[in-house]
This record gives sequence, structure tokens and C-alpha cells, in this order.
Amino acid sequence: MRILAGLCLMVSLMWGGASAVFALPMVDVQEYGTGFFVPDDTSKYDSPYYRYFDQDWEWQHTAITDPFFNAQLSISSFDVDDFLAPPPHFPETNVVYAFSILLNDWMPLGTLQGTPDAWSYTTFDVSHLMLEIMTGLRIKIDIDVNNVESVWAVSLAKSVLATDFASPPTPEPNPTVPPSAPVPEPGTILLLGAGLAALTLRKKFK
Ligand SMILES: [Ca+2]
Ligand SMILES: [Ca+2]
Ligand SMILES: [Ca+2]
Repeated sequence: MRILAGLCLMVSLMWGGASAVFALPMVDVQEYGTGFFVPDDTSKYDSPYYRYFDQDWEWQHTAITDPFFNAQLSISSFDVDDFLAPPPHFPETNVVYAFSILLNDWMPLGTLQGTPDAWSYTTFDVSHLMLEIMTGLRIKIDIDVNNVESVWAVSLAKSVLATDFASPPTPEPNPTVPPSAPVPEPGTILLLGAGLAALTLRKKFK
């Protein structure tokens, strides 16, 4: 019985090790179809996508259950203005939060480092939110936190959750790719193939 238990443990350890080694980097893209992500580039200045201080909103990523070491959240935003606003207003600051299951509260990840009148990504390290990622990471944006009237607005095209540095798609709106289950990166499938081939070779020569 003891030997059997030991064997089971060994097999499960080996299995765990193998799946950790061969876990593919994954990408989950949330975009148009969820919340207020823009449907296309021409809608970037339109309501309800171009949003002001009192139009904060949230969304949730699809759960990624494959093991991973690191995770990155990249948010594609349009028109983050870094100008000084005329007094008594303040420059545009948009804070991104992730929901922590452990703390049962929203925790700030940082601010959008975007560009005026252009699409660009801001990337946050979310490796510490493993449980949240495995159950569906919740994200929210607090828009123009320093002003109490409509001064600055921002549009979002994509929220990209990537594991182990899988590369995100381009930041521009691309609604031809619908929101879907997390998909492995094409490049890593090649790597996995090479890894399996190496294993087979090693077995042959043993
Ligand atoms: Ca706000
Ligand atoms: Ca602007
Ligand atoms: Ca703006």
C-alpha cells in the first residue's frame, strides 16, 4: 500500500513536472463584445466607448488553468493625455485595478501610460494573481481620478492577459478576432514540438 502510494506520488510529481515544463504560454483577449471596448477605430471618440471620470467600468478574463510562472496584463488605450489641464483641473490619470480574492477587495495595478490621440499598450505584471487568473481575473478602470467633472476621456480596445510573456496582438481595435477561450501562442507550439522530438530522441538513445 505504501509502495503504491509512493508510486502514485512519484507519477503525479512527474506528471506535474512534465505539465509545468510543457505548459504553453496563453493569451486571453477581451475586446469588443465585452463591456465598453471599442468595436472599431472610427468609434474611438464616440459614446459609450470614449469615457469620462464618472464612467468607470470593469470586465473579467477567461480563466487560464494551464500552469504558468509569470503573467502580464496589457491594456490597449486611446488618448491618455499627459498635458497640464487648465486650473482647477488636473492631468488625466486612469487607475487600473485587479480584484484580489485573498483580500476580497480591488487592488491598484498602476496607471495607464498611454499617448494622446493614439493607441498604445500599458503592461502590468500580474504574476502574483495566480488564483485570480486561474478562476477568471477581474479588472476595472477608474477614469480621470483627479477630476470631479468631465475633463478627460479614454477609450479601450483590448485587455490582454498573457502567461509567460506570450506576445499580445497589435493595440489597435481588431473586432475580427472575437473574444474566445485562451489560446496557445503559435510560436510555442513549434517549441513544444521540438521539445517532444528531443524527448523521443533521448528515449531512443537510452
Ligand atoms: Ca472615475
Ligand atoms: Ca486628448
Ligand atoms: Ca484623453
